[in-house]
Amino acid sequence: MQTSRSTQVAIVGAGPSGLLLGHVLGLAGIDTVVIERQSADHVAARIRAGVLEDATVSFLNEIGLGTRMQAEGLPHDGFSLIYEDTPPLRIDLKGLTGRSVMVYGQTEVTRDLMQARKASGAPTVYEASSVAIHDFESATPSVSYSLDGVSHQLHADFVIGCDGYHGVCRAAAKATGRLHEIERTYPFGWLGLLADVPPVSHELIYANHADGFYLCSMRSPTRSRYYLQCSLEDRVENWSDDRFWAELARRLGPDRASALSTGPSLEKSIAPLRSFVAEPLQFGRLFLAGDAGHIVPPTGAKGLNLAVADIRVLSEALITFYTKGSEDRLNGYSELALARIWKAERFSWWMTSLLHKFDGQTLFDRRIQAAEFNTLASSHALQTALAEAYLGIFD
Ligand code: RFL
Ligand code: PHB
Repeated sequence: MQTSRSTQVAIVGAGPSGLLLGHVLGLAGIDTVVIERQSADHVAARIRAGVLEDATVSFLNEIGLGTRMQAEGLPHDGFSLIYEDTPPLRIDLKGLTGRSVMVYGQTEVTRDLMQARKASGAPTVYEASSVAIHDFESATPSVSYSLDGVSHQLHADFVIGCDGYHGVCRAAAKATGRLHEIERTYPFGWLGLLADVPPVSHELIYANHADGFYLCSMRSPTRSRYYLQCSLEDRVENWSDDRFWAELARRLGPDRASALSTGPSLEKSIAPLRSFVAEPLQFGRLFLAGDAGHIVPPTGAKGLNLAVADIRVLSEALITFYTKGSEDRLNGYSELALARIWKAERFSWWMTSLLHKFDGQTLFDRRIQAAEFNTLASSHALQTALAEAYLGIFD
């Protein structure tokens, strides 16, 4: 059996990019269908980003998604960097720029988006299999998928690839022969642990320890998120909770570790680090947004924020098309989004390079890292530049 229907904008992927685009277009009266290969429970349970730039916060507020974030999110006015045994360097975001970030988990943003979409009645197809996109370089693109053994064809004016790094949309764009994939991989990953214990510090700590990076983050005053640099060959099964806490305490050192509360993990996972950009982001009537178009290593806390920035530009361009009939802004999306993406890529690469231990690092490399840190510590101008990039002030 085969069914066929149409919508204005077909969105592949129900992560933050896809759901956010659906929400903004819905507010403008534009019909969307979101097609997702996982179940809603699976999407809602993924533990990822934790830090929102204030432009992201303002946008979520503007589009009516800020209520729970304002009540439960934690505004942070600064964070600390530590290099080996040197005293922590506090980056005073508020003092340097007048702005703050918000610690509010991607899980919560996704939950708010899912609820808003459900309340609006706009359709999301979960657990779709064999998702494929067709004819996107013509004026009549479509998406096909299977659900419960039934084949479906969805016709649309546009197809938006919000299906992440492993999705089908970028793969389809690649088949045109016009996609450039620009990539750097890093020879390590992050082992993350989530636990219902109070955070060791009320602000985030990013540290370069002689044995590897660590990050102390949080989701709430009673829920902590910690990361340790690990090798790419490492496996979560090698890391009992006890081993994780012992290694974190060792890297924190006795003074800081005395404030560390430990407890059973709610989640543990390893994420590889990668820098990646697809150019361009438009192929006729197919547009790539969020992780489908670019990946940053998480060190700069930029991935989700970049996804939101893409959607901001793309949604405005789609609304202009439907209200004024002009495709100019759609045709300008790729260039405009890529300008910001590359600035965030540079920052994320720089933070990653400063804060990690690299295999084969010579004493010279290590001393240069230390000098970079010390230069930052003594320069108000460099700290301001870092604060601006962390806040996503790129324009
Ligand atoms: P997602 O979240 O990957 O969602 C893509 C969705 O598409 C679905 N999909 C398909 N659907 C239909 N058909 C197919 N063939 C499909 N293939 C895939 C997937 O199931 C999924 O639901 O991409 P999106 O929406 O662009 O969102 C991007 C963000 O998730 C990502 O950039 C951030 O999580 C990155 N990130 C961070 N970003 C920040 O801004 N601040 C942070 O503090 C931060 N920390 C992090 C992070 C990412 C991490 N990991 C695990 C990669 C920390 C970590 C550890
Ligand atoms: C997190 O809380 O998961 C987090 C925070 C800051 C980062 C990356 C991840 O840079």
